[in-house]
Amino acid sequence: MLYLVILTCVLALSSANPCGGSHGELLLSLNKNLLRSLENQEGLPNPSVHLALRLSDYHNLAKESQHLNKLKSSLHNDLQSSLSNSHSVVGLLALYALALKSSCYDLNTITFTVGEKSETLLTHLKKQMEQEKEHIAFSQRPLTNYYQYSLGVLALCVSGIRVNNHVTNKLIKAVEHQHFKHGDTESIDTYAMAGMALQCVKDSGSHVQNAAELDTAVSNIKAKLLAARRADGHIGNEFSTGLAVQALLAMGSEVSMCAPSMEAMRTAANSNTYSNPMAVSQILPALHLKSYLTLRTKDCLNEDDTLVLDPVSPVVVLPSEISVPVTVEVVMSSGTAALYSVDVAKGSFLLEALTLLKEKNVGFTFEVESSLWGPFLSAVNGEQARQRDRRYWSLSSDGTALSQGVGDFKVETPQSITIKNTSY
Ligand code: B12
Repeated sequence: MLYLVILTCVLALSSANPCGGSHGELLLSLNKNLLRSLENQEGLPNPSVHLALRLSDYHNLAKESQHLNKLKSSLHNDLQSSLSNSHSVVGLLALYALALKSSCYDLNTITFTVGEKSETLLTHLKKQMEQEKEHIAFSQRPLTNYYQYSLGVLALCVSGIRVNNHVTNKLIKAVEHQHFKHGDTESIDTYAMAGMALQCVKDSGSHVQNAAELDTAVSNIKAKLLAARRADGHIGNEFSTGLAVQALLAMGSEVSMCAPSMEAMRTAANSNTYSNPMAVSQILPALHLKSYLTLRTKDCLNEDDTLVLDPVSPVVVLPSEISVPVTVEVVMSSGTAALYSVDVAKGSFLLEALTLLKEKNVGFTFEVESSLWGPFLSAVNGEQARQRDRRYWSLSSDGTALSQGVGDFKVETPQSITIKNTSY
């Protein structure tokens, strides 16, 4: 009897709020962190952060509008120069379009001029997608990657542009042949982005030629995401779960199906896993039960305007007095390896450890490039790992790939880090 009463209560609670009760405080604090990140933004304004702020239920409309202006100036200029130099920037163009759409900004008024010809953002995006498609036809992979290719399809589709059947077909084929890789493992982030893109095309009803193949691809992605759910609820890893939940919601999954993954994200958020604004920008829409697909119908009417930032007193973090040994093995493209070691204060970022090592003048050097996720390791000991050669410096610790980059990975225990020039 008691068992029945408890069961009824649990069921009643879970059906009232299938994703696990009221977590307003956590949502609000993540939302504020993201808003605050606008103030500390180095480099280009981040369209993914804008998107997440706009998909939230709480807003600071003045700060959001300021950020929109920054996107329209700094990010726009950066894209203009990339397009003038014929660089492939399909992912960033798509994120820019999605960010503008999230603010209900008229996309037809945004233009870029290349070789004296002025064309709209969406026309440029369409053209870049054509180039990506040609590259896939020629060499079985996009110029950039399938994550950005999916972002391109998604941005065109939510903006009401009919996506060329051949472009969609290439994505369908890539799902079929399981071409979505991130290093040695499957890229759950890419499956999620492709899922949202293909669901959008499916809903638009424009892909009539191969409708059955499209349906199969969407179902396969859904199955892939559910199969990638770990015992702790994360899908893929902590950083792909947000996009995976967004995709599952977009593909019509019951909200209750996402409950373990929602709980996993909340647990991770409570233990400060999501310190990088880019990470927060991908989980926050999911925690609000939204996906990038909801942009299709966003009208920006009657929005809340209550999000305010409390003043923060600067916190001085003293370096720990405990020092931790770090060994760094560098494996060059030729296979030759070199070993270095350095002691760092416990809790240092890997970037700080590498900087100390460089300053020791023992032959170790490195360079980073900035990206939306922070510093991307681009050169080590004078050797570049160029994306155009399909190479990168992979990071692992005791044989396991790191799930964070040099700017976020904290050294808490003795580490043997391997930095290897790897092809992908
Ligand atoms: C494609 C991809 C890659 C490709 C990028 C090259 C290419 N042209 O395909 C490769 C395989 C090189 C790669 C490498 C790594 N990646 Co990666 N990558 C992605 C993915 C799937 C898409 C990125 C993208 O194109 N975004 C769209 C464009 C518009 O944004 P962008 O910022 O301009 O994109 C560039 C940067 O993101 C950069 N990049 C890619 N990965 C990473 C990781 C870090 C830490 C940084 C700073 C930059 C960076 O390359 C992109 C293309 O130029 C994301 C998934 C996601 N959820 O975002 C993961 C993702 C960003 N990567 C991740 C990780 C962990 C890595 C590695 C650290 C893995 C490792 N152990 O070696 C390395 C980076 C090491 C280094 N040298 O600093 C994590 C980051 C999580 C975090 N908290 O930081 C993500 C979120 C995947 C995940 N769920 O774990 N990655």
